[in-house]
Amino acid sequence: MKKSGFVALIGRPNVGKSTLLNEVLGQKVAIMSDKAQTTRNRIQGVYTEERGQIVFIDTPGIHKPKHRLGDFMMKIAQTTLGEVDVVLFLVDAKEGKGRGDLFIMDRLKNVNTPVFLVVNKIDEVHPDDLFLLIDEYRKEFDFTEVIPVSALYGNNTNTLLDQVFHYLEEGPQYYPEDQVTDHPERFLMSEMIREKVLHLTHEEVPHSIAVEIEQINRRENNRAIHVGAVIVVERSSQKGIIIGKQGKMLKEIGQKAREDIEALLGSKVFLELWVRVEKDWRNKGKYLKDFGYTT
Ligand code: GDP
Ligand code: MG
Ligand code: K
Repeated sequence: MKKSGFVALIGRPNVGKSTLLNEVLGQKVAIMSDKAQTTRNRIQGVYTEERGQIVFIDTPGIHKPKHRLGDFMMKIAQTTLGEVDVVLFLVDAKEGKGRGDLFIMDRLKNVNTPVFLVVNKIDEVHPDDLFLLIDEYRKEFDFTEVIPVSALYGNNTNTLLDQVFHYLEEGPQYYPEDQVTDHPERFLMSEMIREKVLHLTHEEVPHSIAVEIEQINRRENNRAIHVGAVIVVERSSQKGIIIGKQGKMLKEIGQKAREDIEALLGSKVFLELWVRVEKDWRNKGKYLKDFGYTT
């Protein structure tokens, strides 16, 4: 019986949320772009193994606002925390309890979801200090579990996963195993590539071409984010135009699009492009959904 569920990973900036996700998801890394503003909860990463699937989601609005934050965002965050299966509240063992933590715990008070206190960066502190710190947090909130980890060194993250699975119920696999992230950036990236195709071919191909982002990941030993995309056209003549003489056109499209995507993600990008002929793709529901034209 496989389990599945949604897990919110929250905590103030720099406690190690991204590091923890990267550690759990391995090289299938969630893209961290703080530029993308969204009121929607977004999926940060999907972890799939024999026991089942954990969908990690981000809850914008739960952090202490630098400026005035609308009630709207706050409500969304609070609703989300009530709907997920487990909340992981990540704190920094070295920094200790701060105002940002108190703010978040205050938001958590009206939530009925199991909340784990995940104390990160234990590699930086003496065990005695760690116990004192945990006591301090426990005074403020009745945590379901307390789990000390080092996200950076991968210490005790297996225990964390064990505990999460313990609280998940039997359920379906929501996402295909190879789908790691579902970011708004995905759609923006495909639009950037599409724009370059239309522009550089002087609109010799119709606007109906689509671009499907097939993979986004950060490979080990490689600082660049690897993006693989397919340009979907309806006729092979269009494919010829896009590829160009000796691949020259496709190369230029790739270079220009890569620059835009690097600016979007704030990271070096390795962009790989293919062209595929797919007759009547527009009639295929799958594509409409993939490309974000619905909902
Ligand atoms: P986020 O803002 O919560 O996503 O935090 P990041 O994941 O970006 O981490 C902030 C900083 O803390 C980075 O410099 C990380 O390398 C560091 N960091 C994260 N986890 C650990 C840990 O377990 N131990 C130590 N020593 N540093 C860590
Ligand atoms: Mg981060
Ligand atoms: K982020």
